[in-house]
Amino acid sequence: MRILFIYPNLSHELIGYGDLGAIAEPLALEYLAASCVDLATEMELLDLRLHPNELNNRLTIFNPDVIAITGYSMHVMRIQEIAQLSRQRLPSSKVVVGGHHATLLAEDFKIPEIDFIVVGEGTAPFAKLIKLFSDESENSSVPGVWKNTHSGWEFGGDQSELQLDQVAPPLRSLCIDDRSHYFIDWMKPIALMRTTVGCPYRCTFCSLWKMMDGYYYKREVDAVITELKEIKEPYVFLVDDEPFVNSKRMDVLADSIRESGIQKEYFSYCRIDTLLRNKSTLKKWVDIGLRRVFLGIEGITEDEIENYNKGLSIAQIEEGLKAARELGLKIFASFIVNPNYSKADFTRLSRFIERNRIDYPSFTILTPLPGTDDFIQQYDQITAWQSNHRPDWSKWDLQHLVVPSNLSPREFEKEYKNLRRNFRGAYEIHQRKAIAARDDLTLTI
Ligand code: B12
Ligand code: SF4
Repeated sequence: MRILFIYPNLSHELIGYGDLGAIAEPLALEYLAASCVDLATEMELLDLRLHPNELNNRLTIFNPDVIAITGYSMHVMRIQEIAQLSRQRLPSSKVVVGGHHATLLAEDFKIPEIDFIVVGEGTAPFAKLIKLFSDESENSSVPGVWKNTHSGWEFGGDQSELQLDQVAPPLRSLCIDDRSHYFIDWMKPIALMRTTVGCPYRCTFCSLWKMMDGYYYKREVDAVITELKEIKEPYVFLVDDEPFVNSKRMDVLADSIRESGIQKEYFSYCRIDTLLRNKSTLKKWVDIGLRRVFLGIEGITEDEIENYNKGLSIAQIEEGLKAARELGLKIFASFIVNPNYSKADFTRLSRFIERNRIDYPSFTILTPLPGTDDFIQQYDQITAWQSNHRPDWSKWDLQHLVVPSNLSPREFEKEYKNLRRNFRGAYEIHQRKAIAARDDLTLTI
């Protein structure tokens, strides 16, 4: 059985407006590959972000039996396109889709060219599907999987609870030839690593806690160390949504990393209240290589933060930023620009960033993400549609207005672009290295 894993591409690859962009390893696909390593005869990965013109070639040469595609909401239409192209070229291959959008809004993938949609953590269902394909018994239903049948789409029921420690570590060799190209800003080459899944918080704009039904799972520290030892890259981005919330575990992990002599530079998310509560843990992490934290500041007024249910105060945010600086951490801070912003709000945001001396500000536009209550409540106000009456998902990169704004869209866009201009300097010192990191790519921000 030959499986082709595909990471889709778009015309731009960015974290938020203002930064230097990012193309990082396709961790989800590496996890899936690891789950069926004993079942599959051959597996290949096509990262279209790095090889945008390779699809036809790879389908023809590799001739896969299964085509497995991942992606976020902004990739929906590109995934549909890839599925259609795959079906034209290889009519008897099976097309399987999974990931965030598939989990939270599977409807968009119920098209004739897609055979299976996986909802939630993909490893167990994917391995079961591959086993069924090998046994030629694909009529059985699989928990967590929508199946395209002659009589319509059928769901295999909910998956059982995630046993995180039973998930095999990602098969990083799947993208061995691409690994040196993966980067986030100037951190290149960078690896991604997952030590927890889910988040115990309930921010309104965020779909992550909904993805895991509010549960928070942690991996055994020993397993994390074993995986980390295998990682060759000097930079590691912890993709955990909130790794430091359990400070005891992070203390043990830091101690184990130090004792193992692992030398890396880490970039990680951290909530500000978590940072303030656990400064000694953060200090330990700085000592073993934590260099940059991704702080979701989101709003800069008490009202905004309360509306987002972020559970922080402005005083805490300012104190947290100071504490992070004192720890010697570089701060990557993300701000949500609300479509209701006036010109004065844009100015206030700039002043906030200057006053708090934020190293690397990054901006996203408040976007109703599938899975959130905002999405349900604002659905009728969406302004970006496809001709098939579905939202124009290509605009769901958090850089486009998809609901009405207070300023005219043109004025809003101008103010939004000005933010980037105001803070471009922060990234300029890294520009040469970053451009060197990206000269083999075509990126537009
Ligand atoms: C790491 C990360 C990044 C990194 C690297 C991404 C990359 N590979 O290049 C960076 C920082 C570059 C990034 C950028 C962006 N990201 Co991001 N990112 C993440 C993060 C934190 C982790 C993703 C990850 O690797 N998780 C670990 C893997 C193992 O989990 P997984 O992807 O969920 O995969 C599992 C299942 O979903 C399923 N599955 C997934 N795919 C498939 C495919 C098949 C066939 C099957 C069967 C199953 C399956 O099985 C997997 C294994 O169990 C997530 C949050 C999160 N918790 O996931 C946000 C997240 C995915 N990002 C998001 C977004 C919006 C973006 C950006 C647009 C901007 C932004 N401001 O966040 C850009 C777009 C970049 C791009 N062009 O792809 C959103 C997506 C929301 C949505 N509904 O679209 C998320 C959910 C965060 C959020 N803001 O809510 N991101
Ligand atoms: S924004 Fe961060 S803290 Fe809030 S629910 Fe999402 S992952 Fe958790």
